[in-house]
Amino acid sequence: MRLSRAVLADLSPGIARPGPIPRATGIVHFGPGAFHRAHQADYIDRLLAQDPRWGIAEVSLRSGAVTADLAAQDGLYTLALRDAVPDLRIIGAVAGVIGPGENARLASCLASPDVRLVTTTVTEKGYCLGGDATLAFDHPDIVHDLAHPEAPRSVIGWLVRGLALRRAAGLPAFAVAPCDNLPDNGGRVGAAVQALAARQDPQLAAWIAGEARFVGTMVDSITPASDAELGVRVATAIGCADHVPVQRERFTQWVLADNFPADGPDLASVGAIITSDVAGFERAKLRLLNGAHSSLAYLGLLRGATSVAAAMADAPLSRFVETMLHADVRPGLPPLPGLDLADYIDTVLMRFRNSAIVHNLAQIAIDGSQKLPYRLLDSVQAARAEGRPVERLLLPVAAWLRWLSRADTPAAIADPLAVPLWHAARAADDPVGQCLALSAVFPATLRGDAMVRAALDAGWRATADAGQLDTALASLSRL
Ligand code: CS2
Repeated sequence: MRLSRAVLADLSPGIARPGPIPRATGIVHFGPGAFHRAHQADYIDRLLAQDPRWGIAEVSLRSGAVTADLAAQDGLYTLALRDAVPDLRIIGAVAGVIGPGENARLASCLASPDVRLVTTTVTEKGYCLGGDATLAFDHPDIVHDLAHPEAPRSVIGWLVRGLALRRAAGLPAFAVAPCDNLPDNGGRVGAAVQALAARQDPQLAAWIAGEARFVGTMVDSITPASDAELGVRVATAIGCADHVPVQRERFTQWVLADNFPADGPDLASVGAIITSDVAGFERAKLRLLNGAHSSLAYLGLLRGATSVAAAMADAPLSRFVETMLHADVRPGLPPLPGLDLADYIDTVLMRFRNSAIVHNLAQIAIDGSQKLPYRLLDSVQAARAEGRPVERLLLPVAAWLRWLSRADTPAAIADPLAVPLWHAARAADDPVGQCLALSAVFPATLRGDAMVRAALDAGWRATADAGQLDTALASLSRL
């Protein structure tokens, strides 16, 4: 037996069921991966109980596996909350799916009068932005989309296409809320859409500038990739098979900018925070939570740990990360009304210790070139601008380079810049200098900075073997 609407009544008692079937598709989402289904779709599922207009059309531009499985289960799947007290819920927010190549269906969905909001989780690299965070016109997908605006490949291309169709049909624009860990995600995606539209049709670009809202968001909930253990656990608990369950910690946060449209889903009624300072929340989360995550990932992998909880149980490593957050990251963040940063750090570290979930360091280590600039290098820049030391902040960056250098081939590294990174990190002559010269990763202010160079060199030496790393962690944890 497999999960579907038909078997809902037969599921084991105690499993929370979804509300009524959504009455309309008000949201289109690009990227139905585990994070979206564990996070945004859960808010929408709870909203549907009071307002059935906000079913989600799940769009996958690349792989059809998840959309096919969702279709086979009437859009239903299980959300496992894994904490001291576990909890299982069936999520019923998915109103339909659109798989790769279904261009006509996607176009008509984006042009539907019911649709008021488009959300995205396509990972940092999915927006085709260059090192300067603007649309990369030399990205192969963008080159393609300029030549074929009616059949785009990129999410940016589809946003432009959807908005063009709405303009032609005399419909209002939809709002766009990107939900990836990028600073100023709303502003950057809005600028990328504008830039592509301007090359295609300046009048369309002007209409988008006047009509469309790009809403910045901060999203947070630790969501380990779904694995076989989860599948077995869920099947046993609910009493039937689910091919696409997701799991996360109980903690969840969704902060959205206050240009969120009034005629969109009432996300505040289900716990989202609407604020005029989404940038502050984003920055704090990226540098504290995600910065700590990436630090635990690269240093932890070098020390033989495989999960976040295991890296946190490595006392010299967790002490180092805690010291770095308080002494080096926090001072670079402006105060945020309503958020005590010291408490925030403590909560983050407590969440990382949750032993009910296995969050693989290898998952976090993916796409370092897309993540470290915002997670660690922005803190390095703040520290340099304010005259604070950078040795601690650059140790995890050096650990990343060391970890790259240990890969047998570039293909063993999941990163869009794997080839140049691997060659630089393995260079016989001055690997640190060659890595630091990569302008797609390191901003100019850091590339030419002798203090940064010296701290990275020290980090490189410290990560050469286990003994030196022990010594470095211990000495850098002393204030
Ligand atoms: C993690 C994030 O995979 C990663 O790089 O740092 O996905 C992290 O778990 C989330 O941002 C938490 O909200």
